[in-house]
Amino acid sequence: HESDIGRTDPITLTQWILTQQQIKAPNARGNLSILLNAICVACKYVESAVRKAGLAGILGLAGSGNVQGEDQKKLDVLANEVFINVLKRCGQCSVLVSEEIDEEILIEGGGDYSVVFDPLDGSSNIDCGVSIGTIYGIFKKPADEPASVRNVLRPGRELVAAGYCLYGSSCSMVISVGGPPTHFTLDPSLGEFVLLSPALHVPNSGKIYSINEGNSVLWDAPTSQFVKECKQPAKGGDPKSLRYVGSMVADVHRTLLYGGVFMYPADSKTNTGKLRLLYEGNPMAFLVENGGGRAITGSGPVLDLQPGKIHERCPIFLGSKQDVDRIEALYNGAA
Ligand code: AHM
Ligand code: MG
Repeated sequence: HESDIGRTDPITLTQWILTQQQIKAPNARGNLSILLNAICVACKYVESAVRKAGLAGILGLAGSGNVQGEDQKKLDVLANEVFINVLKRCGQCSVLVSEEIDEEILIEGGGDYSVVFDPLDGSSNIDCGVSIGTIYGIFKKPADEPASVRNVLRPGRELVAAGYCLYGSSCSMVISVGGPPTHFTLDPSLGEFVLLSPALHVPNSGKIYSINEGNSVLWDAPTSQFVKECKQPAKGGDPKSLRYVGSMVADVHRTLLYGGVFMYPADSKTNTGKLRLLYEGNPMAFLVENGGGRAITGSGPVLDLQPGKIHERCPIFLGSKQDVDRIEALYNGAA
C-alpha cells in the first residue's frame, strides 16, 4: 500500500540479505550476511558524513582544526577509516584492499572473506558537491588457506558479491550476490535502505556514451572510431548523447538504469587506462554482467583478467550489450 509518506511494506536491505541467505545457502552460518550488513552500516556512515560535509567543515579541510580544536578529516580519509574499522570489527575478513592504502591488510584468524574497496570514489567531485560513491567486491577463500594477498589476486569472475553505494541526489545501494543487481535507496527518516528494484537489467542498447573526451588524442583507433559513430551514426540514425560525471559510480549507475556505454580506455602513454581492476573495474563488471550487459577491456572480458598486483589498472568498456558488441567488433578489426 502507498500512504502519503510512502510504502507501508518496505523491504529493507537487511531483510533482503537474510532472505538471500535462506534461499541460496539455508545451512550457511550467516557470515556473508554479517559482512554485508557491516558494509551497509559503513555506507550509511559515509552517506551521513557526505550530507554533513559542508556544515561540518570537512570539505577539503584535512589538517585544519574545528572549533573544539580537533582535527577534521577529509571525506576520503574518513571513509577509508570507517570501512577498515567496520570490516575488521565484523570478524569475517582475512584480507582488505583499499584504494587509499598501498599494501593489503592481512587479518589473521579474521574469517574467510576478503573485501576489495574504493571507500570514496570520484575524489575530484568531492569538494563541489557532485555525486561520489563507494565500490566494493567480496571474495571467499577456502577455509584452510592462510590469509594472503593471493586471496584477492583472482579474476573478478570468482567474486561472491559486489556492489556500490552512490551518494547522489538520493543515496542508492546496488548489490549482486551472483544474481541480477538489486537496487535499494536510503530512506533517511528510517535510516534504512529500502528495496526499489529487485532485478536491474541493462537495456540492450542505449542512447548515451560516457567518456573523458579531453583524452581523445591519447585514444586508440577502435575507441576513436566508436566515439565517431556515437556522434555520426551510419544511415542517418540519431546521434547519442554524451554524459560524463567523472565519478565512476554515478556514470555506471546511469548506465545500469538507462543503458549506453561507459568507457575508460587505455591511453597511448600507459596502455592501461586509469581505473583500478580490483576495486573499480571488477565489481562494476560483475554488476553489469549480472544485469545482462557486458564489460570488456578490448581484448576480452574484464572479469577474466588475472590480476598481478592489487592496485593495477585496466581499460574498460561497459554497458549495453549492443554497444559493447560493436566496440569488441572494432577491436577485432571490423570496419
Ligand atoms: P579516484 O579513485 O581518484 O576518484 O579516480 C577514479 C575516478 C572515477 O570515479 C572516474 O570514472 C574517473 O576517475 C574519472 O577520471 P578522469 O577525471 O580522468 O576522467
Ligand atoms: Mg577510485
